[in-house]
Amino acid sequence: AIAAMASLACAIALLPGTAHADNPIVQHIYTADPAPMVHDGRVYLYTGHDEDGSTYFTMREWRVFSSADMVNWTDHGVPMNLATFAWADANAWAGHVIARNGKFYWYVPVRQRSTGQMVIGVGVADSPTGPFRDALGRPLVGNGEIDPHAFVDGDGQAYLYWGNPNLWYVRLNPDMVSFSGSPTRIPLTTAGFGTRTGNPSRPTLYEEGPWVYQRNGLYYMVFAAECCSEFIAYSTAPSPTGPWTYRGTIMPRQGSSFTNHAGVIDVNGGSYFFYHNGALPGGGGYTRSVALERFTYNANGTFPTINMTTV
Ligand code: FUB
Repeated sequence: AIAAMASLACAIALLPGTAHADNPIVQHIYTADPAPMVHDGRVYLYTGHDEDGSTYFTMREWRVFSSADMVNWTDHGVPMNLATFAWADANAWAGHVIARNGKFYWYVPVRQRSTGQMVIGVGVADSPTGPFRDALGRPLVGNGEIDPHAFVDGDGQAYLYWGNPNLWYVRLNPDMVSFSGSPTRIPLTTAGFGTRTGNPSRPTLYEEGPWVYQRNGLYYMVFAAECCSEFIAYSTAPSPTGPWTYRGTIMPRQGSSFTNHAGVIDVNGGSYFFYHNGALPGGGGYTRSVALERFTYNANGTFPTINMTTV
């Protein structure tokens, strides 16, 4: 344990303001819930921050890192925290950033002070590294569920997905901070999201953390499956609203974190899978670390199995 602590101290001492080339990407603090975004050929990695010694998801701020080569990472600090949202009082959990209208929108789940309920807020900034301000002065949407992810389809229609224990989407307006219609609950069928055993109230594998994108005309939803512990699985669909077909496991259960949370990007000719585990000294379910693996899609567009290189 002393050697492990010394190694962590060494990482802190050697890498102020930087993240690490090896997994975990960030070795000077605990990070979770990676949300990578490609912008102008650079990768911006948005994460949560697990506080040292946490015994719950004690998270009060979000962090951003960036890289031009997926090896050398710059730490841009804390461009948004709970204080950004005057109406929120806890749980700076898994968010997602998307660029549109020359701005950057950061959708995050937080606890609303007045109701004690988890809701979705949205921060906005003029730069991918912030600072972000509260776009609305109130939640964008709220139903007690978490883990928002935004997606803009090729026709310009934007969607926001989120949910645990359900899975929701709503059509965002072009301003990205309002929506049309009511949130729609995506049917959690076993054909769409696989079969969970031993929990009659949650018959499918879908747990949380939806990550939606389109590739070669096929829509993918990557998600955390079957708590706890979680693994990462995915479904595909012919449209952003489904119907979804379950495609199987991407990253099996590994390591000491009972959650996992995925983000997938293509950049500079490579495909990259981001996730978190408990690989740092002192790491575990509430002291997590973000990591990444390069991968190649199978010729038919399915995912290979991706294993953690450091657990
Ligand atoms: O980090 C807090 C919560 O744990 C996230 O919202 C979930 O996705 C899980 O990773």
